[in-house]
Amino acid sequence: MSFVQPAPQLADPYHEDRVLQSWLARVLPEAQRRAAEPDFIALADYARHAYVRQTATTPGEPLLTHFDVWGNRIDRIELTETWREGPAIAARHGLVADGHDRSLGEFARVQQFAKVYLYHAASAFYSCPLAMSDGVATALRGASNASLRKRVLPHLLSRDPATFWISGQWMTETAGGSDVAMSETMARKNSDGTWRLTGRKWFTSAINAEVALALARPEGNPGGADGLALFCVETRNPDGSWNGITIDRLKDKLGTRELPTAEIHLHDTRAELVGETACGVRAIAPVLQVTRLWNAFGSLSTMQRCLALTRDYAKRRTVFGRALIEQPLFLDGLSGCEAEFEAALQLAMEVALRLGRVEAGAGDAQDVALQRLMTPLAKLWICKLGVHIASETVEAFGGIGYLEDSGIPLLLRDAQVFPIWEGAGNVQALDFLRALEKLGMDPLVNAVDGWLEDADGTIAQADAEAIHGAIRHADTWLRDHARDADSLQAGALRLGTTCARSIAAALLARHAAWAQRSQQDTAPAAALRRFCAHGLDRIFDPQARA
Ligand code: MFK
Repeated sequence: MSFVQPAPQLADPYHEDRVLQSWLARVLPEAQRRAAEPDFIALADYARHAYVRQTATTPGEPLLTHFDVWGNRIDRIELTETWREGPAIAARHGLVADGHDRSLGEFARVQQFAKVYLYHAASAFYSCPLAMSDGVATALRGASNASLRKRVLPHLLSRDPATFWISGQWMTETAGGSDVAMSETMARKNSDGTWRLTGRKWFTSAINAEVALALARPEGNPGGADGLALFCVETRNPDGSWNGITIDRLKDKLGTRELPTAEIHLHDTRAELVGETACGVRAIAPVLQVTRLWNAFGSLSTMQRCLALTRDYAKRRTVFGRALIEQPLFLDGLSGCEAEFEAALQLAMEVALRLGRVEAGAGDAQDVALQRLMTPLAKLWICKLGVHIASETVEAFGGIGYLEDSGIPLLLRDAQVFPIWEGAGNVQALDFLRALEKLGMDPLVNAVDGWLEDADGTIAQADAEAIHGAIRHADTWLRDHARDADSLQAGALRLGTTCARSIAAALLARHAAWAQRSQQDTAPAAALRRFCAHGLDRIFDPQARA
């Protein structure tokens, strides 16, 4: 019998995750952590169960049937097993509800996103409608249409699977995913005061959702973003038939294949105004802020899965006389990815913390500013990092990593959606500029200074200087280019990446100092040294080099 390589096993994603455990120990109050722990453990158990199932079966895909046997148009969607399990898991473990639960105080978002991080990699992208539902709940909380709020919010925030709803978010049309001002869907007000939408929505993920927020232009409104209004659509009529919706087809996507993403037409679809009859982009912005944070956590969850499998495999795989994990070159590459991941988790968790504080009314102006500025930074840098780490994972597994039934290619394909979903990296970079225009760089520079002060005397002086140097360079570059719109735009991604990396490094420095002092744990400090050695500053000026 020739040699057969033992397969990697997935370690317990909660107890064995040093980075998550360490972060929670520093931030989440002990009593709250004890209360949330049964959910953390249950989600980690589910992740292991789903992993075993995934490796033992061929993944399914949703099925769209347009007509029944008699010729009636039905547009029936059949979901995969993981998707059928989704509502019960989401509702029972509060994956949306926690974020809006005032009894959890300022740590509501941290608790919620720890759960999202544990669940996403096992969810077959059921996390996508949960992200949208969370965003929609956030937008509806501030909506002036009180009856809509009262009717829909309890479903989105339900902890009971029987009453739990998910929401879609319908912005993208054929004319543009980024430039939504070009939307062509029209809204008509009937004589009885009800609204009807007609048009084509081009990227409607989770078409099985019970509701969706949609942008449309009320008849008579001007073109451009301000002429759009935000509507809420209940996708089904009381008898279960579609509410003026036909599903043209399901998208044939690179990844996220269990997620039913559809092209649809709206034909006089009944809808309700969320607020004003204009300025719908502003009204939908809270959805984007929340879903972009979900993107960052989804990407982190995938990275965690990649790194856990790689580490386990490297212990089981022997080459050239010793385990892969003992080979210095392999270990160097893996440790580099782990350091990047650890810094990224610090950044995303800090955004969640600030968001929670602001929403709980416990935040100050600095929290508001940091949450706004850091959300696009987290999305743009962390989601690209996820693709890099998933690609490294494929390579670490060699030929097996290139084979579908190893489950590894799926990680890479799925990771690739995060930089695209809810606005590509360039859109985030421009959003960062938009936020800077209102808030300036001072909140970021001051925050970095504060975090480094907390770490003073514990981290290497060279690292502190590198972090200071990178954020100050970003500040100077911004001032130097503020009056030249084209060069500002051309450098926006480099600026955003530099800010994201220096902020993440400062946060990791603060955490490393705490871990050393309180837990005699030197692992975060080692990650910090590696992360800084990879370089923080990505700003350069191509013109100046020519
Ligand atoms: C798992 C999923 C799998 C499925 C595959 C996914 C594949 C991809 C499918 C997609 O199509 S995803 C793409 C979805 N599209 C987006 O995410 C939109 C990308 N575009 C943007 O984000 C634009 O920046 C945006 C449309 C939001 C705004 O562009 P505009 O039209 O130039 O608006 P403008 O004038 O800058 O902003 C309008 C208002 O919104 C302003 O408020 P005021 O009027 O009060 O000044 C802005 O401040 C506000 N705003 C914009 N972005 C904001 C924001 N406020 C808070 N946070 C933000 N991020």
